Amino acid sequence: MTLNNTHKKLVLGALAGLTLSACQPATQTTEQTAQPMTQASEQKRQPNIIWIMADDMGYGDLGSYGQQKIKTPRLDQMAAEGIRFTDMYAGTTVCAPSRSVLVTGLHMGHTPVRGNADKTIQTLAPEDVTVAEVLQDAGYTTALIGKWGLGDDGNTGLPNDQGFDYFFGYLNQVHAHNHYPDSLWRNKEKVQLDNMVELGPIAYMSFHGGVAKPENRKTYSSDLFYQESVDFIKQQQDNPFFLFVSLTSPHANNEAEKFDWAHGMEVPDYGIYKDLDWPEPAKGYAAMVTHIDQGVGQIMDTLKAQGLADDTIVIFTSDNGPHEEGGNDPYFFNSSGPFTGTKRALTAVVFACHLSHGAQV
Ligand SMILES: [Ca+2]
Repeated sequence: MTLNNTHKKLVLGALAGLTLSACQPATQTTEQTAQPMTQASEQKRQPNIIWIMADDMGYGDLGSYGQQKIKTPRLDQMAAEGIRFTDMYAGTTVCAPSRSVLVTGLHMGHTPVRGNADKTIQTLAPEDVTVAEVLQDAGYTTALIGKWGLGDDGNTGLPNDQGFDYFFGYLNQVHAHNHYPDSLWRNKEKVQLDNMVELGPIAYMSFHGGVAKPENRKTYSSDLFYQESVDFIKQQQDNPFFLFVSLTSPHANNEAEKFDWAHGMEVPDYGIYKDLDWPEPAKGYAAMVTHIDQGVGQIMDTLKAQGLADDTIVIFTSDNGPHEEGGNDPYFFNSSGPFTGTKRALTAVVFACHLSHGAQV
């Protein structure tokens, strides 16, 4: 498919409608409403967009969506001050195709990556149109920080070839299982990290993600992602920007089950959950979700400190529903909330912008 002007206008129109509807003041006066759109758009630059997406986090994992055990104060604050959506569906139930639907806007019948398949089978092609490309054309600076899964070293789906000016993170979604990897990618260059990784006896979809022993865990990849996000935001004072923070938590390290000294819920420490009488993976899962909450808090604090909070729309969601991998029991936390099952496509969404609503949609 080629990117034609009609397609561009449709995507940009949808985004504009989204941002306008999300940030419309509840008490807007008739006089303000009557202001011609052309005049208003000439006076203000386009809003920044930050899309933060957890990985395998359940609809019911946030306090603002009914969670009783896991603490998520910053996200709950966003929900109280922004808009809480209750009926949004992710593109599909697992990682890569959900991201493919998100970035191409094409449903599962048409989007190029339709499964968590081997990298040689499914990847974005040069002619595929991503939202990042459309936003680049609209004058946005674009960045992807975190997990990609829609292209890999040596093929056509690399983020920098699919509309992202800057990329830092995992290309391969199996690599992204390991929260303590020995390398990540910055744009098209591999960056070595100080973690020492043990490889499992067999590859997972032709890739060895591996596991680091606790004594060999030095750098937690999510910590890098929040710092990279903060650094990127601080550099964006002149142009509108699109920042896609594609997190890898609370996804399990699926390879951990091959080692008797590990479970898949990898996190630097259990924090406020360490002394609770919970299974170890449950402590890990809760700590991962709370770690996300703290990372999102870092991003929100940076927006405010940079004077960008009034000019940025922030979306928080998950790529699909909760998992029962790496020793995690999603029923322990009632992670699906009022719904049944796991890995479902229904996902919680919180919008935050500069106008306080506390609304539910
Ligand atoms: Ca996922």
